[in-house]
Amino acid sequence: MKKIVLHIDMDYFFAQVEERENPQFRGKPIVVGADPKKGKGRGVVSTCNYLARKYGIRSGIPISKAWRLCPEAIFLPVNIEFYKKVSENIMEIVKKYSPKCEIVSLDEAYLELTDLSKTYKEAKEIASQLKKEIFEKEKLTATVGIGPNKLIAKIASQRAKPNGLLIVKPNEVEKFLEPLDIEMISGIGPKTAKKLREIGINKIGELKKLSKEKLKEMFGKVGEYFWEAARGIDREEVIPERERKSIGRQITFEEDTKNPELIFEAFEEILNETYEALVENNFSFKTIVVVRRTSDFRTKQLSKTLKEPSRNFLLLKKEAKKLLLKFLLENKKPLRLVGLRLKF
Ligand code: DCP
Ligand code: CA
Ligand code: CA
Repeated sequence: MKKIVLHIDMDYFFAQVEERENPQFRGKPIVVGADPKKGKGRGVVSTCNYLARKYGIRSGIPISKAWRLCPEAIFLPVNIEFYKKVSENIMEIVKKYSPKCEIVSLDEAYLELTDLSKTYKEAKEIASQLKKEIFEKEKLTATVGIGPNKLIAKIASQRAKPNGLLIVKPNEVEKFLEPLDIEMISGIGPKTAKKLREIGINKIGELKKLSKEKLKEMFGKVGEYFWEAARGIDREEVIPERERKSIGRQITFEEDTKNPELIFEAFEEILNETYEALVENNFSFKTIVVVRRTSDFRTKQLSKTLKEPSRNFLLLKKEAKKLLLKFLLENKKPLRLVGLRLKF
């Protein structure tokens, strides 16, 4: 049977939740992120509503820049615990629509519809119903993309934002992709894109001119994936939560720090959260990965693989802290971020 995949992504998620909770802000630019401190704040924008985007504000830009772009915007702190609760409510709804549901982040999930809808028309009805139920129950809008695989479903949803629904059928895939920017392909980030632009390749249609061999030569194994992706081919399966292969957490410090006490305190929190997620997902780990990013934005990871999968919290704590300690001893630069990832 031909695969049909649905991708759902909430619109301007954190900011939309704030808008719902504070109707007095409706119609105004809303920015969720670090404290702007009248333009002197550190930290970044988590997200903003579409009105704020008109001023050039985006996720990830410095909050001080957002302030300069639009000082009259409503600036709100990141109320992550609340967004997590809202996310859980949304995902409870999403999960009902297919037994094969992969939640990829707080506001995003894939559903495999292959066995549930025989045609794209039926898939579209499922998507409309899902959007409608989320709006009725949670008063929030989402955008849905549907296609023959995860790659196409996700690009379709990105193209249909906000509050959209876009279906890309198998015979429409190549035409759909050709005019799009190469960075729409997940895996093609700014660095890869730069290399491609240097040789005159900006659009996915242009990417198709490069042979598989050339792409392999330029990017290694992942080059092969780019070759396929440019043609709309993607073999990634929708992996339901219980089969997910890794879990983890990370923390970015409010200010870069060398203070071991602070670092271990944050790490303890990550350990506890990761362990909670592990229990919740009925997950065992074999490999422990500790990630750290220094103030110069260099990211490094250290890992330890056990002989056998485990669910032992004390063992996890001991091994993870050893890895972190190793990092702190070998590196004297201030830390920006620490993280922990567990793989099966
Ligand atoms: N987020 C964040 N920092 C980033 C990117 C995102 O904290 N650099 C958070 C805030 C977002 C949420 O994750 O609300 C979901 O991210 P999305 O990339 O899906 O962006 P939005 O939902 O905000 O907007 P869009 O309507 O474009 O999906
Ligand atoms: Ca989103
Ligand atoms: Ca998202």
